[in-house]
Amino acid sequence: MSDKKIILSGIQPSGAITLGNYLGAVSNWVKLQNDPESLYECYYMVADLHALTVRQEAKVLRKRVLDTYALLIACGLDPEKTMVFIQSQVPAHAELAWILSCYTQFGELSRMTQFKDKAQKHKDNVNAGLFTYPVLMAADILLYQADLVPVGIDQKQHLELARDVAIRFNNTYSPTFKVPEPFTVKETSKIMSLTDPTKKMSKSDTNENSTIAILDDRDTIIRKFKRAVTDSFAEIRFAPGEEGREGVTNLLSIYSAVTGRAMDACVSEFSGKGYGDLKLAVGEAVSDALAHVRERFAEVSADKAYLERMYTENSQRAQYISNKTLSKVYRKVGLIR
Ligand code: AQP
Repeated sequence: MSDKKIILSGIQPSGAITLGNYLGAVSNWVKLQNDPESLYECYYMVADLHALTVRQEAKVLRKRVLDTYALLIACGLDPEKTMVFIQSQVPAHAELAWILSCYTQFGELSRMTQFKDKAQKHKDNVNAGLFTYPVLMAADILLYQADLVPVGIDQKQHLELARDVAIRFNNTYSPTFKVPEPFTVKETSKIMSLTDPTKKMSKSDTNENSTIAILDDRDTIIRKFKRAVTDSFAEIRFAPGEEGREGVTNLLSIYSAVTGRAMDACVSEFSGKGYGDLKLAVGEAVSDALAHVRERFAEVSADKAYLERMYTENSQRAQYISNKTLSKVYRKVGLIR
């Protein structure tokens, strides 16, 4: 058995994958995969069951699941090396989620700030799945005995809950689940919305000018950056946390991330220049950085047989691993399998 630490992460097919998802998550997943001295074994999933907590149109969701899977490959994940699977194709997620929901308290779930935020945002559909979302997330993680889970600030509370549930279950029965730890790859800043840089860039944002989709074409990317909200200071300065300067700070963060250059060098490059120059340069750099993903996506998504083979083989592997944990759980709680 490998002594590498297991990392589990996922992405919801709840919209077109954004530059935020790419810089904050997927590009780091690819780096981990390609590091020959990596100390980790990584499992990634398209979290389609989670996406159901918000109303989805069946036809659109089906396409997004496949597009997200193809896009992960286009971004550089190799499903022959790294386990990349579709959550709903592994029934153990839903099965374990039910069992864990019986070991999670109503009061614990009521404290989840994401539930409060999403319930506020989708007032007409505050469904039970939105409330028990963290239990499904705990099942996702605990099924694979994950050591580490990459989490942003917004997911910290959910990971804490997964840990509490694991500890409670282990104490009630006997050690069954590995208790997962948060994992920070590196301080990739949060990418903010282009129209309201105080909010994070989100794929479900209804204003398409707020987000850069990874598959946007060059003209669209440049146009969206040209319209990005900045400020009236007329000074190109990197000022994280400084009120009013979020727009320019966000553009500089993106520029530094996609060019791989240090922030000081990026800021000097624009000394004496205007916001128009910055916006154009960021748009061009982002388009260049994503060009290979767009090309590869066209190839991968056209090869339906390859895609089907990859997600089928990977879901079989995920089923095998997750069933080992699920069988243990069934036995411990007294269910007959
Ligand atoms: N703006 C962002 N900057 C940096 N990282 C981001 N991530 C998301 N947005 C940004 C990271 O992408 C991964 C996958 O996210 P997810 O699909 O699980 O859901 P999310 O965090 O809720 O992403 P979105 O785009 O905001 O989706 P919706 O609109 O559906 O809620 C995660 O690792 C996340 O940190």
